[in-house]
Amino acid sequence: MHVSLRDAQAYASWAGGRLPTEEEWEYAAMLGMADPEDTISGAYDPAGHPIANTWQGVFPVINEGADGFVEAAPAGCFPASRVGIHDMIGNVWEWTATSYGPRQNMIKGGSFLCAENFCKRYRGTARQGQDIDFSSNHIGFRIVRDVTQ
Ligand SMILES: [Ca+2]
Ligand SMILES: [Ca+2]
Repeated sequence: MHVSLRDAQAYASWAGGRLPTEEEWEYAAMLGMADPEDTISGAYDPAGHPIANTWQGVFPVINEGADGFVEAAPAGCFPASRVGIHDMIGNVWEWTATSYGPRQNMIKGGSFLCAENFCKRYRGTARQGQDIDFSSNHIGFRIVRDVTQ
C-alpha cells in the first residue's frame, strides 16, 4: 500500500515479475467467482457472509466491519477464490499495467471502502482510473510472472 504506479512497477521488476494488465487481472478475478453474473459473488457467499474485505453498513457514514476489518487487512485473511487467489476482490485496489488515459492507469478490485449500497466497485468488471503518481492506504498491487513451457 501507499505506492505509486512507478514504485509498484520497480518492485515488480526487482522481484522478477510485472504488474498484470487489466485484462489479465479481470480474467483471473472472474474465474475465481462462484457466479460471475452475480455482482456481489466475489464479496459475499450465497448465504450473504463476507468473503472479502469491503464496507458493510451505510457508506460513508457507518462502517460496521462485519467482515472483521474497517481498514486494510493483512493479505490472505479471507479464503482463496475458486482458482486459488487471495484478495483480488476488495481489501485494497490493485495497480495494473493498463493505461486509463493521460497520466492515469487502471486500478482494479475495489477496496475496504467499497460498499454494496454505494459504488460496488469491488465487482471484478469495475473500472477505475488513478493518477500514476498518487498513493493511498487503499491502493496496492500484486505481481505476475510469465511461465515458459
Ligand atoms: Ca471491511
Ligand atoms: Ca484487492
